[in-house]
Amino acid sequence: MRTIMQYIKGGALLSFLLVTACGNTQTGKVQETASVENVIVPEFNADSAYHYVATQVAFGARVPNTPAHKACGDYLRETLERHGAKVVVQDMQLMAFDGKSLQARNIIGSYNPEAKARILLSAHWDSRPFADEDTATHHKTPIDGANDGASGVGVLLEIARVLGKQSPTIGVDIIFFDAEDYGYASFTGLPYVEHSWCLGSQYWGRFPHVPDYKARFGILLDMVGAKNATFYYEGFSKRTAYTPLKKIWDVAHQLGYERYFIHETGGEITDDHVYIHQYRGIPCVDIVHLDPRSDTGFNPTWHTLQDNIENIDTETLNVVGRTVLQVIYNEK
Ligand code: AHN
Ligand code: ZN
Repeated sequence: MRTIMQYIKGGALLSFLLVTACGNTQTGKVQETASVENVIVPEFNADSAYHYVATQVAFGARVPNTPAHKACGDYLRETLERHGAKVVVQDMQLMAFDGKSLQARNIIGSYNPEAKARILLSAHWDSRPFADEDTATHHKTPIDGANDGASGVGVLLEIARVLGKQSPTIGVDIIFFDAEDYGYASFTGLPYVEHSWCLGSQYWGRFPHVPDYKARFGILLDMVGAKNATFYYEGFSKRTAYTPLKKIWDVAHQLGYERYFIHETGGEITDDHVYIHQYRGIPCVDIVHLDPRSDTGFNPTWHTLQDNIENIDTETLNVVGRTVLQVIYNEK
């Protein structure tokens, strides 16, 4: 019983009684009779999440206008559909800071599409065309983006699998944003361009997949796969989405993940959550690996060729996935 169920501390006995009383654990379905503190949350399979990360990386770098990017985008759409989401794909032509025209796609999977109360979950699925935090010879080499990109998408594909098996009370939209990581690179010597990051989320913010799209709050996953990752309060999230941020960190602590979710403020960064808030007024929390003691503010593999599958740790995917699921299934 315990191996297939996850629960908030203190709800163990009631959860056990409820599952026993419903008598349908074979199907994995559980009736939604529990109170907020005792909601039974379906199992997050971290090996499955890891598999979704490895599959994306195996396509090659997901840089817009490349065959690997096209193939991976098709895979993401098919996988969301296979897990029962209603899928919308936004085709976009975007202008990068270097003048290139990028053929890009936001891929959106919805659960309970009719529900008014909604939660937005997101991650970016493209990978950076430049290893510009690596040594100069590698600046023009695209990165695998196993952590920066694929980890968040991998956790969300596993969440999609779970949502497809057991519907939550509220509506959930999973958005895979494209062209997040084609931002300004100083080695090019080109003039600085404002708003060059997060092009896919800027497009979606202006042209949401549903007119006047609203959500109660959003969660953005970015770089959630490194061993011993540290998730500090990201500055913009703390200013604009404090209530859901606090809730997420509290849930993580209840689950015993206080070594990952640290109750301290880290840096403020420009990421997709900024545009989700700016354009749609949706408070959005960026769960992002920050390292206040490093010179970049991020973990050491960031925008280097070391951001590969070797540096992905299943346990980090696990703690993030379980925390997000616990939050979702507790929303009424
Ligand atoms: C900055 O580099 C300041 N923001 C980009 C956020 C990012 C890039 N996340 C992943 N890659
Ligand atoms: Zn990046």
